[in-house]
Amino acid sequence: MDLQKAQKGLIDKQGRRKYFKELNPKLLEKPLVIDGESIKNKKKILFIIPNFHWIDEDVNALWDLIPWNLCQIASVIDDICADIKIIDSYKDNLSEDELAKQIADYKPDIVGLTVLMDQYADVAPITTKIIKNISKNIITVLGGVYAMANPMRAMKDKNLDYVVIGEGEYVFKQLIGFYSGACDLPERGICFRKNGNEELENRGHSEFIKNLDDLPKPAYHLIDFLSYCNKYNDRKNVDRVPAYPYARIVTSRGCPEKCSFCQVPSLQGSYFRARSPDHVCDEIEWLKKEYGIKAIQFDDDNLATNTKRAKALFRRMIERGLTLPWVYSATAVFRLDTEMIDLMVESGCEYINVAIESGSERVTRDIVLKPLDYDHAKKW
Ligand code: B12
Ligand code: SF4
Repeated sequence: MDLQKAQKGLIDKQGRRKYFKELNPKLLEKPLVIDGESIKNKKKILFIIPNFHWIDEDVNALWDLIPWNLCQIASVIDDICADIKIIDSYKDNLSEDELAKQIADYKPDIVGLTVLMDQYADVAPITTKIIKNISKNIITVLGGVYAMANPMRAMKDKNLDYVVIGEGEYVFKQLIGFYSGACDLPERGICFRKNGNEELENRGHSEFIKNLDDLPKPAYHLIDFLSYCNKYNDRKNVDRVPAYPYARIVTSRGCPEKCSFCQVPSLQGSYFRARSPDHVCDEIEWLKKEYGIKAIQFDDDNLATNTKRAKALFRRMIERGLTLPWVYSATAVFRLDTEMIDLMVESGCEYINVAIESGSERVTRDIVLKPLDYDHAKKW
């Protein structure tokens, strides 16, 4: 392979992956506040996880995905809505007719759908068709990784009114605010049909939430939380949590690296944004008290990327007596050192897998663009 040619296609003169420029990420400094008084007409919001069994994919690969992202958005919009409901048609294995009945019974004004990844893209139009068959007046909104990575493709679905591109918490809130007569449409983070005609208006990726401590606890009271947490999946994989019930926790978003295969920097940004150690510990404490959780799966993009912050988090878990057994996948081995590993173990770490990507150092370094030193990796 002509390495120079391959690299030229991947990175620009500044050494960044080419499409970073198009993403043009900005940080959202202050969370959006909508004055309750300005809401003229409170809306009923329904979130739906489509049933992935409706499409012909290898559904054996599916996991039980707790809709924590929807619960997080729900807790942010709670004060401006008339009511919020979440239907998980994948977990409950609902047929299309069963879902239709539940939507018709609830009578939502706005429905938000989530699709975790491209692999399951085709369930989105199936679901919007079910919704619009019930009423053309229901506003349909699609979010999640598939939507933010492919907004124009997603909008080819004529039954879809909006795609939310990026983090949904404040963009969706503003969208609801707009339909409630309280504010304008969001300036960023949405794609929609202009004046109802064919032409699309893509307002680009939303700003990235700068201070994740602004976010309230996820609204787990909207789901049967424990039913997601008492089992993992049906595979006999080694990375499963060591005790039940367990909780998935995301302590940070984004990753500053530029591995060529990975979508994280273009989804959650190349800015690493982290919750403070106490904000995370408060959530662990709450989950223990409220739901009796006995283990944690961290779901961060790159938990260890900022070593100082990762160590501070593990230290705080130890200081506050919150040393539950925890697991984490895809650990950046290039961030490990003795102190980090000691703190991980002391705070409860029972399993990590490390991301080496290739047996060839040249491929990992020059094609994958992962900053991995094999001698260091072997040592740890
Ligand atoms: C955690 C995680 C998992 C967990 C899932 C846990 C769960 N409960 O969802 C597990 C380990 C199971 C998993 C598995 C896989 N994953 Co994964 N995973 C992730 C990861 C690291 C974080 C997801 C997350 O929680 N993000 C944090 C929240 C805040 O973000 P979010 O979910 O996107 O939600 C926000 C927005 O999207 C938006 N939003 C979401 N839904 C909605 C809905 C509405 C209405 C609105 C308005 C907004 C909105 O607002 C939310 C809040 O800000 C992502 C990387 C990433 N950063 O996205 C990869 C990622 C999604 N995974 C990926 C892949 C490929 C996989 C696997 C296929 C890997 C494999 N080969 O097995 C499997 C398949 C899973 C399956 N369904 O079968 C790819 C997807 C690429 C793509 N374009 O499709 C990603 C992007 C990683 C990557 N390196 O590129 N994964
Ligand atoms: S270090 Fe991990 S999360 Fe970051 S870009 Fe590389 S593969 Fe993606």
